[in-house]
Amino acid sequence: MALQASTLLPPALSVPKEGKSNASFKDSTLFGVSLSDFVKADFSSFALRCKSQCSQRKLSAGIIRAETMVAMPAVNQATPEARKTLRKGCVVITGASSGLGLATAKALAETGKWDIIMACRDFLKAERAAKSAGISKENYTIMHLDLASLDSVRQFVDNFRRSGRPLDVLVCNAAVYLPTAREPTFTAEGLELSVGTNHLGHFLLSRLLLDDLKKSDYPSRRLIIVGSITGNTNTLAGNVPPKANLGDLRGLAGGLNGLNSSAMIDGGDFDGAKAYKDSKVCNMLTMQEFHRRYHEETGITFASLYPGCIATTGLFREHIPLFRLLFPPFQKYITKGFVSEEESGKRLAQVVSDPTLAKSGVYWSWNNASASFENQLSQEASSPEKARKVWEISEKLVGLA
Ligand code: NDP
Ligand code: PMR
Repeated sequence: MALQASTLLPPALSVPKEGKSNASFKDSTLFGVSLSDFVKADFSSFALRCKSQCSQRKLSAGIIRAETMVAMPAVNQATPEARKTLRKGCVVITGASSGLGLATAKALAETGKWDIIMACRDFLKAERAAKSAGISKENYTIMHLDLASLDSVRQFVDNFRRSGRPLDVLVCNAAVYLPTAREPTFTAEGLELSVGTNHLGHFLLSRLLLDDLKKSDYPSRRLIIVGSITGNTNTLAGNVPPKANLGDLRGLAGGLNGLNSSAMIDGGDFDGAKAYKDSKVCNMLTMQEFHRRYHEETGITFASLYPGCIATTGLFREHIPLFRLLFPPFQKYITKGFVSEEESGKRLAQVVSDPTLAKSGVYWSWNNASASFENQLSQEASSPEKARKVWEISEKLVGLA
């Protein structure tokens, strides 16, 4: 269970049971402040102050669209058995320009066994990040991918195929988190940005690249979708309001466009923090649906994970300054859920390449000694019925059905 961090918490911060209210920590205090006040303050009273920070990065930054020139790798003429031991694995990591994705690229590069495709929306940022992380040139290639545009996803797939590389592992890691946004913003196709990027962009990408994974002759082919504790309401972290809840999926079915349909999956009022958590539930459901539909037939490993609370990453860039200041020490000293970027990268790298983590359909987590274990998902995040519905509606939204 992902409750291990909660065992280190004061008893007042007990974990409510699935489906129960979060009343158990409502009256607790953090640094002498009521937790409920902390949460409320976090999401409301500073919202005005940070409005200027809330503009979408995608819209404000001059996004540099650059495609890499990719060299065709020499065709390996060895026998299939010999090939398995000879060639490097090829892994695509989305959002490898910072945080977990970058740390994973670094950890894999250090083994010398991986050809890493950094699938990023900002080419120059990715190049600088790879350099400053000390990833050597022969181990990575940057290819442009903007998950907030389904056209860009399709173009990435074409470009990747044109590079002639095999696809051995796909890591769906990129995400945006917009906790202070008061109004929804949208992808190129008009889908709410958090779910559009974190879930739907990755859904299309992984559906298209499944064929490439099927063709690979690599000994262990894997499709990994990064999940999170905060989407799981069977944990304390998952009970911090606003809680993930996909409801009856009416907003998703309506196209998440904020016009004739809600921008939220459950059809409710827009809430950026909830939209992120909902998107993580979709990520974890998608992994399981992939497993049910394709594992037996293809042998591909489908997995998700909670890498730990990497409180220092760019994920919190849109959050208020006070949050960014207090969140790392809060996670380090109070919840003890904190993990460094380097450590989180090693964890995800294990899910990519460790032979002991090859089981399919698993949501991996790590205990305080950094030992991996198969974690349990919340009722909603493990519902086969919901997974099937999310899959079917998502197919329509990304133009696959
Ligand atoms: P970062 O913000 O550091 O990394 C997110 C990455 O996603 C960046 O490289 C970013 O690109 C990229 N990205 C965002 N939008 C797009 C887009 N439209 N197209 C392509 N790439 C995009 O956050 P983290 O490293 O923390 O997050 C990585 C994953 O880990 C996410 O899936 C998150 O949900 C998950 N996670 C994080 C936790 C944490 O505590 N930080 C805990 C649990 C899970 P750019 O650099 O250009 O902005
Ligand atoms: Mg949370 C065991 C306790 C635990 C853990 C592991 C996390 C992880 N958090 C825990 C507890 C609490 N958090 C408690 C008790 C509070 C109330 C004070 C709290 C608050 C909080 C906020 C306001 N936590 C947050 C936020 C965010 O904005 C982050 C978030 O939800 O992002 C979606 C967050 C997180 N807490 C975590 C983790 C891993 C996150 C962020 C990352 C994520 O899920 O991707």
